[in-house]
Amino acid sequence: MADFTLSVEQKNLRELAHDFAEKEIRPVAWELDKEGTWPQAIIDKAHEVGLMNTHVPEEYGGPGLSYLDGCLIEEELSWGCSGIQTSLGANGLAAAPVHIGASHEVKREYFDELIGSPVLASFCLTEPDAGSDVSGMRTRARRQGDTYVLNGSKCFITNGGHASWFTVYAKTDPDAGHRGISAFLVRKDDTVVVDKKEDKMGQRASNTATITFNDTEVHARYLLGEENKGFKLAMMTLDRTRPGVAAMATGIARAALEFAIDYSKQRVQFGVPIAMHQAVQFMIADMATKVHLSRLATWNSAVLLDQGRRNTVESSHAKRFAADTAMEVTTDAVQVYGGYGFIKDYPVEKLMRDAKIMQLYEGTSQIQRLVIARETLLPRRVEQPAAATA
Ligand code: COS
Repeated sequence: MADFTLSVEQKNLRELAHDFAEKEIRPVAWELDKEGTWPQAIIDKAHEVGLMNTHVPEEYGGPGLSYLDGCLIEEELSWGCSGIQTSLGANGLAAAPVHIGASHEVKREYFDELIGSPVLASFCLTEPDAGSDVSGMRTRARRQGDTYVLNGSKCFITNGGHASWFTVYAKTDPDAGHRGISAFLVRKDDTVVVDKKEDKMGQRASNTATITFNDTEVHARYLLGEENKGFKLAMMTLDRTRPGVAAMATGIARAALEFAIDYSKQRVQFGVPIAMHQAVQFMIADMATKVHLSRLATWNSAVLLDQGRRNTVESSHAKRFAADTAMEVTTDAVQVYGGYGFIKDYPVEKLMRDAKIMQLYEGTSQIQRLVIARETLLPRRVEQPAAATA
């Protein structure tokens, strides 16, 4: 049965997140964006009220929320500010490979830490010469007795400058392409250097850094999953996190739509509010449809995960559509504001800048199309029942 009716608990969760976004995030979001100010106070509060690390299972002291629950929270917080939500949510990306591939003891050690205090963790996959082409990475991990020694640089690392630990992908067999990559849980120490804080177009309150590992030693018990199986771990991680990114994109688009609706009712041209003009009405209608479909695709991709089913193509549909929607809807919101939309005193230009990254991180819109094309033309053999599509 297809049913997206939210339970009372889910509605309460959404209200909690909305309330937090409205009271704690929105009032400062545009100010923090100006200078790219790090939102530590918001991170501390979000941790305190339980809006971070929502994925950590109950057996490790976390709330153990479902993927759909996570999407509800992510849309609301991103409605507040997607840059700040990127900072709040990045632990989920870093922790997913730990959840999938770490031993019980390692999970206990690291999840305890996340739940106990507002500690941050980062996911280190991308390199200067290996973005979409993950297999092109150069970071090396050499086995030496009981340890691996890591060398190399990762770039565009969310929360990198503030992270206490990292999930890092490195080549353990450099000649084996994607079959020579392994994943490690790495604690920050003196050998881990934060090289650069990026000055970004949007999501300026989030931290994006380059991280270099210089002979960084990692005990073999912190190998995540099996040696040389890191590529699949990364792909399985992205299947789990792309619905959340789609939810964030939906939150940005919804914020832009709401601003455009309000403005179109106030702004008078040719003697009537511009909302009375059919040209504007049709823009608003298209924006509303896209936001609605983004949410449906997002929820569909999350519910499949909650049912323990494979969601690769659905999460790419959701991420691609919601990200492109965020860009289109924020651009249209600027259009509804006219010249004022281009001015920083008005709220929508920030949303348009913030939206751009949604088409880039966690797989560009082109990579999502590549996944969709492959899965559509040459469906991968699946062990689980075929997934439903919205
Ligand atoms: N789940 C599990 N396994 C998967 C998988 C998935 N979603 N997708 C691919 N695999 C497996 C394949 O089955 C294949 O397995 P075998 O080694 O047994 O043959 C292997 O992984 C390689 O798959 P594929 O041939 O499709 O790999 P490609 O090198 O062509 O890369 C893309 C595939 C481009 C889709 C992948 O590299 C990608 O997603 N790139 C974008 C990375 C990204 O999002 N970066 C953003 C930074 S992270 S914030």
